[in-house]
Amino acid sequence: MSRVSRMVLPLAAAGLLLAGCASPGDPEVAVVEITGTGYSPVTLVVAPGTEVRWTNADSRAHTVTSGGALLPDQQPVPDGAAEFDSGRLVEGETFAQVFEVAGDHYYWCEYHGEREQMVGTIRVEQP
Ligand SMILES: [Cu+2]
Repeated sequence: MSRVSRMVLPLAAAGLLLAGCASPGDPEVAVVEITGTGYSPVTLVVAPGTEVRWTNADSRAHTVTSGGALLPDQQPVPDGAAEFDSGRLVEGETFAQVFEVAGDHYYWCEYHGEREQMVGTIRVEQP
């Protein structure tokens, strides 16, 4: 083993350890609460790369589902962005999604979207 590689390997190992810990490189986290009257806030504005976490604080089950028939004239997510679906979230459960693509990401609750207008928007834009 050469003198150079002996120096580089410990540095690489240290880098791997740091990657597993909290650091300034970790994504920003923003929170949406799911309540009995809908998503709070209804529209959340975040920077690209932000992780959004929805938590169901209601006794009823809900979903966080992009697109949907409530928005026939709107593009559910911007070009190049992934659609998302939490599935059934019971009280206390959390769903997380990282948003990278700028634009409006519309979503709704599959159980209460149509009847109760339970809809929300994640707006991704540069700060
Ligand atoms: Cu719901």
